[in-house]
Amino acid sequence: MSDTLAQQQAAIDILKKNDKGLYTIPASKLYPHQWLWDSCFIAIGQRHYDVERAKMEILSLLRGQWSNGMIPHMIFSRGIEYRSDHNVWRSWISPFAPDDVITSGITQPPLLAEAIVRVGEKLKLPERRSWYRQIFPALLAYHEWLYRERDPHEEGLALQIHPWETGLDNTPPWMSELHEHLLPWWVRVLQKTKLDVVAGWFRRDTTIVPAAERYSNIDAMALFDAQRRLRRKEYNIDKILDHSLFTIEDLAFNAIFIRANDHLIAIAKTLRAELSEALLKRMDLTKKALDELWDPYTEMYYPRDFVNHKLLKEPSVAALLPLYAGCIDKERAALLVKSLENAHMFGPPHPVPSVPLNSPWFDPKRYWQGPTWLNMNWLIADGLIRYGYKDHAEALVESSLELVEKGEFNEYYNPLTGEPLGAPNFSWTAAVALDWLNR
Ligand code: 2M8
Repeated sequence: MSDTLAQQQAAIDILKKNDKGLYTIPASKLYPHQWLWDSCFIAIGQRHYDVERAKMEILSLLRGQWSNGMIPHMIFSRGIEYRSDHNVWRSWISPFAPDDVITSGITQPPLLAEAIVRVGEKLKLPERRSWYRQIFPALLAYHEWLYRERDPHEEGLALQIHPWETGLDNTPPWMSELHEHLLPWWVRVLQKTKLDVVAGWFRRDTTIVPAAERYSNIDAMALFDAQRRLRRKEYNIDKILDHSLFTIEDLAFNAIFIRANDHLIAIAKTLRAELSEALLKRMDLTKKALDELWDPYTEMYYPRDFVNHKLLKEPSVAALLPLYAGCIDKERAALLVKSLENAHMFGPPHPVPSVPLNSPWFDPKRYWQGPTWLNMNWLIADGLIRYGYKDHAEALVESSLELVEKGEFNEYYNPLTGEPLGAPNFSWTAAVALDWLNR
């Protein structure tokens, strides 16, 4: 078997090992449930060996869709951790939650349309049409929900209410805000007295992955406390906004949203379905509003606070996703590419780090605060191609494939040494590698 074929088989084996029949878990033990954007990346990989299975991966996400249109970021599996995990969320307290599955109460980057289109690429036009027809109402309801609930002032950008919604859990701009404004008094006391170690005794994640590769105990408590506040408001957006809980217009989320809107328009066109003028207008506004996240002084994109519109100037890999969004001009794109070439920023030996090397937050092993994630590389490589940087994209794909060469499809990698980190046999790493190997 050639090296490429062997690598493809290794990636397929991981996806099959994590396959629970209807959906695929990100990794055994650490992530025993279904996650929204994980399943989207997974379907993008599965389409290369079983397009019907890829469709099912996407359709299985719709089991969790709330009656208001939200697609939740998690659907709980009935396993050993079922009770304790779903009790954290208690989705049944919302009148919108489905009756037959238990879900989380927040969403995740809206990659759904991307996955639908990528699966559609594998189908002949008549089948593609029926695939789109099957999924269109749910996808439309999801995007409409994003505009209705998450852009209440009709300013263009969608707001997020928890760092988990960005998918980049402990990313610096969000964590610095959380620490400054929303750390509960009891967490501050634990931090001061250094008693946060006690919290570590109750963590499941750090029994599976070394503590230095996960978020700190303080961050873990802050994230769970922020989640508890949302639960107390029954995930009701009006109550959440009234109490000015944590609200940020995230960069990664909105870049992905912009691209997803374009896909939704293309899907509607294939179906000869009309999208309302009002929706099209709002989609257009989102593209324009992305520009407000640009800081000319540091020449970088950032997320911003929903309430006071202050940019949260802690750089992260999200800064490169406007390439994937595809709505920025060539000059801006060139500046982003420059930061990718810079060895002190996004260009270490094993790119792309989740935080640039010259940031005080950079830690090569710690989760979303330094390591290289291949799902991010997939989005960035796609963006580079869109802007005509084919060689840069190819170099990024090659360096990403080098990381998995030895068959270690981990959750993330040390950007300085290439060391595999986090959960082993990680589904989206296998899925995007498989997609590249079929390029
Ligand atoms: C991580 O997030 C979950 C919470 O949603 C966690 O920390 O337990 C993130 O990397 C997220 O992007 C990902 O979807 C999820 C499952 O892989 O894990």
